[in-house]
Amino acid sequence: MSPKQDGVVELTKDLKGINLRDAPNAVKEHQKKSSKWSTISAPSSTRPSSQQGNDHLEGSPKSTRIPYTSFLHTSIRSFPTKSPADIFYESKEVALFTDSQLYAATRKDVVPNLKKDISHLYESPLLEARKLKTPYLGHDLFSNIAELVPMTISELDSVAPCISYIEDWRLNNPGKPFKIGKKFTVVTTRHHIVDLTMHPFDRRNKHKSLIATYMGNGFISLSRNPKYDHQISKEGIYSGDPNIKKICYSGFELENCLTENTKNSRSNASKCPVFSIVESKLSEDIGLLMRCEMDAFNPVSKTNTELKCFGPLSMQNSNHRKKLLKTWIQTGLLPNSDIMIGLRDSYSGQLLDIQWCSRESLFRKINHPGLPLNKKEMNYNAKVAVEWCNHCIKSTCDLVEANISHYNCDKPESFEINIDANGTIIITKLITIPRNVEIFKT
Ligand SMILES: [Mn+2]
Repeated sequence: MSPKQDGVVELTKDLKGINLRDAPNAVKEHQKKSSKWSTISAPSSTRPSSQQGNDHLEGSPKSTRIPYTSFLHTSIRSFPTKSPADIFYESKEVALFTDSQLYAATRKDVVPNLKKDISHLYESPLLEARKLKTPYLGHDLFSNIAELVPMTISELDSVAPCISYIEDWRLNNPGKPFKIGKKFTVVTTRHHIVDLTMHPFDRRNKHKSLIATYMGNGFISLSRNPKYDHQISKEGIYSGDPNIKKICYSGFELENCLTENTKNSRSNASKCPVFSIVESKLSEDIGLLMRCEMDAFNPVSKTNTELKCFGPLSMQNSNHRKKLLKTWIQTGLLPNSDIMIGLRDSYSGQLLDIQWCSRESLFRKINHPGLPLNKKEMNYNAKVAVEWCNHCIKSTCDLVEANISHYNCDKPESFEINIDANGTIIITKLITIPRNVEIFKT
């Protein structure tokens, strides 16, 4: 069966479970438009969800949506023998950015480098690896929690490094237009792409919302929706729950423990984050300029290493598979990445083990035919994740295009992009630009 036919089979099954209300129309729509993404206007009576909070929207907003049924995907049961490649068809690191300064992509000395013994873990046979990591085992990953100064919500979401890169590019290429896709260049932080991609794999998180701002000349920037800031400020490292805080902190402590100090430390307590600026292409028409936070560089294998701190993992546990799928996506967005996992004892916070893995081996761990099928969360199928990621970005661009005043507008226009529990992507035009959106010259 071709992936497309198979996708249709999956869709029909999904319709039974999820898209009950939309099913008859959606199927008709699907048959009519076959493989094309279909954009249909909102029938105002059937969609109470998009009518919420209309007070800050224009009088009669032009609201369009892309139904989940236009997403044709591989069967969630089918695992390719080889890991799907990077998420986009072309991807390269173009610069590094830290402490308000731009550096060439080759300046890996500004990235925290893995300590010498740890950097050899990737190629070492079991016994050798055991020797290399022994000095680190037992390290208390909860130890310096009081000294942590986490990034603020706005630092976390800032595309200033991308803007700085564009300005620098223009200085070096006078008179030339900066463009990655022929039509659109999406400027974003990596975590927005990761969050969008994880949507069908995380049923607890029913609804996703982002701000897309059309800056003119094909530039679309993605930012967080400030409507939900009150939620973020209670989650993860910002949480008031000391246990959640400890668990999040252990990730930072693992970084401190496995990497050398770089010269550019903001203070003793908190390192200055280092970002890689990545140019990617989804198609000839759509390109991305993405800010990816980097954990570490391996000076021996010359790879970007993503550090993760987890409790002991079991692939029978669907939350663990989900976490690892998220890691697989995250590392698929930054070229040349591999992964180092520090396993912590959840109770004492001691480092129990350090495991290195490639994206390929991580893929084989989570997409193994012997694992229990999880239909509700699309079986954590990595190939489907790549397809959904592409679908979300393409749909966002299509919806923005359908709702802007005109392509060469000189005033930014903001939109709310929502993905509901059914996987429908909905755009709503805002009358004002949210304050957290960083405006830049196109
Ligand atoms: Mn990390």
